[in-house]
Formats: sequence, structure tokens, C-alpha cells
Amino acid sequence: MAKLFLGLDSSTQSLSAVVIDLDARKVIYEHSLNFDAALPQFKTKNGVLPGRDPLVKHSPPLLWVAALDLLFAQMKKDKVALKNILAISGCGQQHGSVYLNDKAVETLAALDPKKSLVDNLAGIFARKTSPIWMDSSTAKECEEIRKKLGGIKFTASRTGSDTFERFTGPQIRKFYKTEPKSYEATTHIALVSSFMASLLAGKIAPIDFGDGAGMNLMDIRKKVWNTDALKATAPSLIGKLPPLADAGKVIGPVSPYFVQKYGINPEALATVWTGDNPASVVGLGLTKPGQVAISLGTSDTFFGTMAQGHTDEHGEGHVFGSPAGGYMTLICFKNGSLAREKVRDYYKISDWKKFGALVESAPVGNHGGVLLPWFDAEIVPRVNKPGVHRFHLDEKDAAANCRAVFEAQALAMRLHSQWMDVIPEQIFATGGAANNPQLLQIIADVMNCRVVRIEVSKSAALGSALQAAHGFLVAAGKSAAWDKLTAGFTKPVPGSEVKPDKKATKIYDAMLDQYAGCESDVLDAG
Ligand code: XUL
Repeated sequence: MAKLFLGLDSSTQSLSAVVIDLDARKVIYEHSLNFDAALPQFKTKNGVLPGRDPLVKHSPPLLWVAALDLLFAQMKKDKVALKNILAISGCGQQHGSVYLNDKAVETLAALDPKKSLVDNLAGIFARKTSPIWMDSSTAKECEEIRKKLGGIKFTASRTGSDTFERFTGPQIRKFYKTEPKSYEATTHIALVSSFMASLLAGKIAPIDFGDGAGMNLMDIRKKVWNTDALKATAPSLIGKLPPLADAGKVIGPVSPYFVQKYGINPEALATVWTGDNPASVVGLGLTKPGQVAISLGTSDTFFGTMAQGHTDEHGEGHVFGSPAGGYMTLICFKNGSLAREKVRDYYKISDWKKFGALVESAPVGNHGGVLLPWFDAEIVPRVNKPGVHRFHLDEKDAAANCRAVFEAQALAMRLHSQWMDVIPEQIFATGGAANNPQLLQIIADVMNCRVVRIEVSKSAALGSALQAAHGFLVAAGKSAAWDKLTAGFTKPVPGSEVKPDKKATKIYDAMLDQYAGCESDVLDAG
């Protein structure tokens, strides 16, 4: 009998499933369910409830509940061998929180398969909507918590990150301040990840060290709830939080609801979920320190595995627990493809091939020309006022500006990842813009490291399936080395390797200080 493991990814816009056959090292099933299209009755746009305040971004948790039923129904329809699934794990969009009342425990334990999950669970919420990671309405609460914890450096060194608007602690504080009665009626606070795990386990699930680190509530070193952070956030918080645990740890057998309704193996194990970024680290096979990935999408993220959880004293980057043990780091640049596309459109360049040819026609280092492409407010470095800044760069020179946007993005990655103290051996590039050879060459030259392209459509769900396998093997007392588990699932695209050019690297080594000076000039000027 094939050993199958199911991984789920409850993201902002969709719920995805990946089933792996571990021994065959194969993904045997993939499916994604888009929330807006599949569940229009929840009236979300891109998975989020429309609202008047652009800073507030909430989603209805019952949407995620309904999606889980639909996805299992789809898997049954697609004849996935659910009776052979040995364990299930998953991941969720990070930071989002779900508020449950005193009916949650007994309701979860007695789910009736004759009813839908939504009908079973409609009465368990102390708050109808969930703030998600796109919410940035808690600047005041961030400031309050940061101040009580002793400033940026201390907040980051204790909890893994400075306070950020989307992080769960500031969100909980805002809820407590604005809706104290509902906060009081909340008996359990879950993350999206632990909430979804609770549905499968039929009981309140622990929060893992990866997603827990995205709350500003967990002691990043000791991996326990931090008393000072809890106190700075809201009263009686400890009693509302579940325990912390390793991602993939077995919670118990899957709820009979899924066995009776969808025919899943009654012995399938429900395990602890994590956040989507920690799951992607495993899904991309970054299980050893020094392995780094960049995801070049709407925004660009730079993340990797780190042995020691040392934190960024400037508070720009994050440290989360990694499902593979140890830590992972993450920095997020908002002006990724967003900026690349703005430059392309500004110079009326019809496609990326032409854009690439223009980049190649300008010299490495652009004769010292620098562009700061902060078309939108930037996360790293923190720039609240959007603006595009040119230094020794002629706005009319399309080629120089095309090269400059790529060089700035690569130099920013190098500059702002220095605190990680991770010397990458090789960088995996994913996301749409990883198809751009000139961008990959510049990243290889700036980082002085080879870059390979990796194509994975569902790295977070794949990471979750591997996490289920890991949890299953550990519970069975079997060997579960992460590098062996992930081997064969994540292969670089053949022939995609880009090697650094020594001469170019020398130019960029010298240019880094100049680039940092340009950033400082603009940031100091406010
Ligand atoms: C990470 C973050 C996002 C969400 C997206 O800190 O906010 O990447 O996890 O789902």
C-alpha cells in the first residue's frame, strides 16, 4: 500500500491540497480552490472582505471552514485514495487570528457528518471576522507594545521581530481595546494555521514555533509564550492561547467527521500546522543553514534557514522557527515586480525580452547611477512615503534605468540580509520574475553566489505534506532526517544555473556602500 501524506495550504485567496507518495517521491495529486470563485456567498474579493478603511483587512473564518468541506468533497470526487492517507498537516497565511468562544471545544469534539462543517461550527466564534496579514491598522498598538518591551532592538531580540501591524499581538491588543466585551467572551485565540488544524483534529490544536513567532508573543529563543509580551498585549491572554509545539507533531487521529463523510483512513493522524513561509522553506528543501531562496513575485521575499536565531536589531527582518528545526529568516521587499513593471511601463517597453536586452546594453554598475524604486511604501527599509529617487542617473536613459532597478533590488537584498549572517552557498529563485536571466545574473553577481531556478507551483502545500510525513515517522519512532525526506521533491530547473562573474562582483562589492549611502540620504531627509 502506497504511503500517502496530505498537505494543505490555507492561504489568502485559496485552499490548496498536495498529496505525496513518499516512497515513490512523487506528488500524486494537486488541487486549489479559489475562495472568491468557489464560495461567492462570502462576498470576498481576493479572499478579503471589502471595507471602507483601506488599513483594515479581515476575512470570514467560516469561509475557510466551508473551503475545507469543499476541498475534501473534491478529493473524494477525484478518487484520491483517502483511505491510504497516513497523516495530514498544513500551513496557513501567517499572523491572521481566529477568536473562539466557550462552545468551541465541545462542538469540535462532536462534529456531525450529516451537517456541513459550517452548520456544525457557526456558533463557535467570539468574533465574526478575522484580521489577516494584510491589515495595517494597528500602528498605535505596535508602538504601545514596543515601548513596553523596551524598543525595537529588545522587541526583536525577544520575539524574533519588531512589532509589525500585521502581527497577531498588536491585532489582539486592538481587539481588546476596541471590543473589550467580545475579547472577554473569547476563550481561545487561534492562528489560521492552528484553527484549520483544530477542525481536522476535532480539538483545539497547538500553535507551532514557526507561526507562533509571527505573533510578537513567543520567546524566540526559549520557544515559550513570553510573559512580558503577553502582559504588554492584553489581560488574561495566557489562558486564551493554546500550547506551543513542533510543526508536524501528532495531535491525534483525524476527526471521525472526515472518516464518515469522505472515507479518509480512520487511523490518519492530524498534526500541528505551521505558517505558509515556514512550510515553503521545507517545500523548497531549505533544510540546512546557508540554503536561501528568493521569491520574485508581486513583492520579493528573501528567506532561508539559520542555525542560531539571532535577530535583526534594526527590526526590518523576521526570525521564525523552521519546521525543519532551528530557525528561518524572512525579509519582505514590497517593491518587487511592482517596481519592475512600473519601470517597464514608464519606458513603454513591450516585453521582458526587450527589457533584458536594455539591461545588458548598460554597463555593470551603471557608472555609479542608482535608482531607489520605492513606487509604493516599502517594508525593507521602512519607507512610509512612496517615492522614486535617482542618483547620477538620467531619467531619459531607458537602458540605465532598467539596469538600475534590477541592481537596486539585488543590492537591497545584500545590504538588508547582512544581519542574518548567513553566507548562501546557493540561492533558489522562484516566482514569475525568476524567468528573467538578467535579473538572476545581477543577483548572482551582487550576492557572489550561484543562483538556480526552481519551479514549484505549491511549495507551501508540498512542505506541509512533507511535514505530515515527518510527524508520522517521528511518532512511529522511525528515522526522519529532513534532507532525506525532501530529496527528489525539489529539483532545480535543468540548465538554469547562473554563476557569479568575478569582475562584476568586484564592482558591486565597491558599490554597496554607495547604494547604502543613497538609502540613508533619502531616509534621513524623511
Ligand atoms: C509573512 C506574511 C505573508 C503571509 C502571506 O510575514 O505576512 O507572507 O504569510 O500568506
